[in-house]
Amino acid sequence: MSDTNELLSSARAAIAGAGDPASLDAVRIEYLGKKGKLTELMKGLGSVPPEQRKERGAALNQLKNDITAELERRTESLNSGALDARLAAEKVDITLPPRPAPDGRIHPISQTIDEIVSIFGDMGFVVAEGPDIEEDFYNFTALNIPPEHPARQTQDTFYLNVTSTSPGATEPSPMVLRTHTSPVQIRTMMSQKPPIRIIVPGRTYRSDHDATHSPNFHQVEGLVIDTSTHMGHLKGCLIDFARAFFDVPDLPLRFRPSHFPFTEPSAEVDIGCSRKSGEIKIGNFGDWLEVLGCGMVHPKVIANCGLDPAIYQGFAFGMGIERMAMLKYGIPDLRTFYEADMRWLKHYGFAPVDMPSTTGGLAR
Ligand code: 2NM
Repeated sequence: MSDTNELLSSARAAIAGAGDPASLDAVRIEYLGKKGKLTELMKGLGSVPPEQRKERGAALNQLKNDITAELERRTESLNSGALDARLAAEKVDITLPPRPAPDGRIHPISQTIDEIVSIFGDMGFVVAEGPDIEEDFYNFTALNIPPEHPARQTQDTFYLNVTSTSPGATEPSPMVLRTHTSPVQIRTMMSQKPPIRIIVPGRTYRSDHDATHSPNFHQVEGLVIDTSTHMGHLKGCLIDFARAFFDVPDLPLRFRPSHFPFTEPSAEVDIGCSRKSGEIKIGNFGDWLEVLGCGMVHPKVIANCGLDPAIYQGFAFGMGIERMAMLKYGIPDLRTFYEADMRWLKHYGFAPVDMPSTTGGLAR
């Protein structure tokens, strides 16, 4: 057997014997590396007599091609062997039972906030937030709520043993747990240039506790400020919202004149409903149910925020989350929201996948 044939058969045996990519690479180096067996034969080419050199060179080149081809074939088969092994090991057993669903639920208050934010998000509103512990100025004064107003009385407002000196005040005054989310609207008007379109969900506090009032509750308020916003925008916006939220396309709405210190004119909004044997159904059934308050932001409030009411105007609205959730999901008792009862949450709560899209509203 010629030395080239001998080398080819020993290389074949070594390649076939390599069981993984690393040992195959060692074989490659043993034969084709700088000090490899084939390389050594190549180096001997210079001492071959000139009349045999061409033939010898061709034979060595052929040998190199053959060994390289064998190495490639083996690399491929090792790789596909590895894939076959993975496919066999990682096979999915489709006969296994599904994993149990997670026990947790989204609380109806969170779900309702997310739904409301999502609807207003689609109308171009963005979420704004602020502190629960507020200064007198942002919670009352800037909102045109005068010092003698009943809302300021300790029987309605939680006052803290902490004081702060509000903008425009000379004396410090006690801080409060915010009684509505409106102070966030004030802070936004004072820090951002219109156009403003915000939706403000959050915790609110009033010194009130009975079957239909909790000392902590949740509100969503909204605010639009621009140069030509009018009552028509307010009505269109809230009609679209209520029909989307309650999922009743022909839901009738009624705007009744009302009064708030921070809006002029002000209105309360009723939606169509029926009440039969204590059960409330939302829809075009002839009866009415109050769900939110709204109005054109009072020029004094706009001026209190450093904006020129001759240029800027807009509307605001507010609603209670618990009430909206009770009406939409048929929850009969306000107090059950805060009992952290897993049986209640299993019944009224939402699976995480029910979370509505908030793609429109959470930017910024
Ligand atoms: C409501 C009803 C009517 C309101 C007004 C403002 C502000 F800051 F722009 F003046 N924020 N929220 C408002 C108006 C809230 O809740 C029932």
